[in-house]
Amino acid sequence: MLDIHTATAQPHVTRRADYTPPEWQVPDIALDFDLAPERTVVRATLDVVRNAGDGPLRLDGAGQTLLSVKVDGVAINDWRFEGEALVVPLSGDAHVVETEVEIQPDRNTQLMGLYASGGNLCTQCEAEGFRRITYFPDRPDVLSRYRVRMTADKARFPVLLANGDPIAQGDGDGGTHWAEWNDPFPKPCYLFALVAGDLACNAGTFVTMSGRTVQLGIWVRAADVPKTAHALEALKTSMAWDERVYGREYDLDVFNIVAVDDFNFGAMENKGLNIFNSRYILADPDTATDYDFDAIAAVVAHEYFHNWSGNRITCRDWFQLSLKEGFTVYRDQGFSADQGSAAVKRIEDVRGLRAAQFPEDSGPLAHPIRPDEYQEISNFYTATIYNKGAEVIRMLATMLGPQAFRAGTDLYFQRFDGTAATCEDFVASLEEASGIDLAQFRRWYSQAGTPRVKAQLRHDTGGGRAILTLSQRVPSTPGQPVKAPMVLPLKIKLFGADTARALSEERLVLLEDDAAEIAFETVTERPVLSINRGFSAPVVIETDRTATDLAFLSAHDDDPFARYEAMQQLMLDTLVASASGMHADTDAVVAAIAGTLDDAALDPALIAEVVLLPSESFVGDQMAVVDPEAIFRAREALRREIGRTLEPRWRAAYAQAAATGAYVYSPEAKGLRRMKTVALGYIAASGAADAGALAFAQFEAADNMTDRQGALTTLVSSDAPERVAALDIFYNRYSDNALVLDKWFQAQALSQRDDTLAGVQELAQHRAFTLANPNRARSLVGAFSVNQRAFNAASGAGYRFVADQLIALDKLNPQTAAKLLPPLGRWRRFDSARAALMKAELERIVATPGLSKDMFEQASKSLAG
Ligand code: B3K
Ligand code: ZN
Repeated sequence: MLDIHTATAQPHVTRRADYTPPEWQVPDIALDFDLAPERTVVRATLDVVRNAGDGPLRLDGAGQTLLSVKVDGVAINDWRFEGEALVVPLSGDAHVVETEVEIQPDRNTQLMGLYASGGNLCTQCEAEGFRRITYFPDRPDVLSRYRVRMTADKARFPVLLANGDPIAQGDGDGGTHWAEWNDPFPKPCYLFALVAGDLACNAGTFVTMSGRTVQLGIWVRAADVPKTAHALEALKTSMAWDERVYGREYDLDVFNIVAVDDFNFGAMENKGLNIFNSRYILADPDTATDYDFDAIAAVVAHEYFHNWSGNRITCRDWFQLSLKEGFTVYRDQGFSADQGSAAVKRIEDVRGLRAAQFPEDSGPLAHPIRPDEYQEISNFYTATIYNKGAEVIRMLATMLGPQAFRAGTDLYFQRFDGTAATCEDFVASLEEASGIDLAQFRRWYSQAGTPRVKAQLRHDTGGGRAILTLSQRVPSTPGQPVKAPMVLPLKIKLFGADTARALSEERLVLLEDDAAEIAFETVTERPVLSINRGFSAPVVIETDRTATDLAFLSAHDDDPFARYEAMQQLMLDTLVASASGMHADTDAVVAAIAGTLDDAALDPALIAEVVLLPSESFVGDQMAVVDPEAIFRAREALRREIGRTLEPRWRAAYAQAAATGAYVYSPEAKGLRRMKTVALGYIAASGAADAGALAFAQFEAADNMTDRQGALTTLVSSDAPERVAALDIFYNRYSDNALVLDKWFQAQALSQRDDTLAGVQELAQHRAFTLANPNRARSLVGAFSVNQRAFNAASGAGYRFVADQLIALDKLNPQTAAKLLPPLGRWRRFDSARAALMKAELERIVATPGLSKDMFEQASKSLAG
């Protein structure tokens, strides 16, 4: 056994450049599980075939007890351990290797490998969890056909599921039963899954485009079956969507989803047996918000889409992770856009990108979407790989156009089906199908950092010409001091300041050099620049547009996203100025919001997004040194002014949205509910005496969680006397529903009150708080650390609290702990006093005895980068 602390002192670095093909392939594997939470015995039979080199067979392993090894049916003892890997000398080029190991699922707090959750047994193998189940070459380019036999106590584990199709089942001795499953599609071991449990099924069917009937099942605790209808519907819609939009048909006879309460992230795309965090399956109007319903559909779609982008074609190595994740996020974004308002979906996605990925890209953990090295691959399931990865695919789709893009994805799916591919294979397929040269575009895969684009528009009134000057700069990032120019597809259009007419068609400009000039002819009036429409490139745009120009675009641009964007920029400019102690013209913001609220042609869902102020952290991201208190004050002051000045409009919007009758889940009804809570927030911000009562009335009368949570969130940040009552009522009503209690913790962690830190410290002692459940840990610690003002309290107590929690969590679940570390790594963005306090916490973490390599990598890079 390696000493963990010694291991972290000299971390092992895996490099993309060092890739070599596997020495042995394993075309077939049979697994036989004797399942019990306290002790599970796993017998693995591997058919191994030499693939390259002349070395012994090297099988990864971690944390299990080896009981026996056989080669070609004969027990051997000339095997050895290298670290935790099992090395088996083999004389020929094809052998059968059998191992028997013992594992303890109920002691598995990392939730990687085979573990217990809520009395059931389940697995999580991506990225490197399979080695915690049995000895195997745990790398994604070893593809095998799996045959799985499970035996377990029948009363305790009546349901036995694995990948592929069920082939046999029966009863055994001593109250046991068994089941066999066979997955005919070769897959890497990270896609292996099994579930044993006391579960009920919401069953359905789907008839594929070629007429095959697929049995669908969503497996949950019996009491939760009524909460699975939305997920099942979303699954069917996703299956049809992937056929229609990408020509992808499902391939097995069954598709099962199991929901578990203890899960390190959202869900997992195991072949034919997706395993989900229950928060992305269970929903009814009383317990789930509109946001939750949308997220469930998006995650169900995402995991389903992986069946092609991830499973049928997998990754050659983990550096290629964005091949499956970026593309699959792009696919699920397209799916969600088609279910309701595409503009609102785009706004949400861009907001998410700016909240999570932009800070990552400008901080110590910045990495390209195809990284060059890692210590712990679990740390690379990042917003960069996923969300920037999706933006890169989106740019490709924009540049190629829909037909060529589809021809490119068809070629990719056809050519690489059944293989472990690379990002290069994907780009080359698009290049070949479209005839478009993507040589320089490939820099998006290798260069980290968010490009910054300067745009200046000059108008020659006499000649009717406008010249747009563009320049780009990619900031340096750790290990990449110098950058080459990227290909930036920018959608651009000009509008006339006097008439509000379009002065040009929308143009797709490819900025490929450091700088370029674009001419627009017959520009007969002063033009206003609309740029990066639809957020066509994931960049930061800097322009000299005035508040008047931005207000104009927020009212007249014909791209809804661009209207949102203009309003955001106007708000940001105002907030940054006032947080920096400069004069800020708030009237322009108030007038622009009034104009938006009065625009009867706009969808309420869009209005609700457009009138929201940018988050405190996004304002902070625009400043040379983040001043959390000043940002908070500036934002609160602006909120109050918007609330007060437009109070009659907020009340009217509130009344209109509230008058919609009983709950339905539809894009229109969602938009109105969103508007209702946004209006409520502004009424409260105005300081109106009845705001607390109004929020409490909404809280009490709500027939759905969206309205109830909206009211609670408003109250939680207020001084209203109703605040404590609402929190108590909420707690008591939902004390037996873990997913809703997470909302209760989260709302308090995100509160804008002065006493949030003290409240959160107290909540960490609450009887319902536990670090053992990742959702609960994230709902308090994760939420608190993105509450910019509370987390960055000048005393450093917020930093200390988070560091204490992460050190404790690391002992149970390193992967989830390491995911929550990045906010502490943002010390360079703050004043020297806060920076010193944050660094001290990072140093304390790095010096913790027995620290995991997950945490070591995140914390040490955060100190150094
Ligand atoms: N592929 C999984 C993520 C696995 C994360 C491992 N640390 C879910 C998804 O992206 O669909
Ligand atoms: Zn994914």
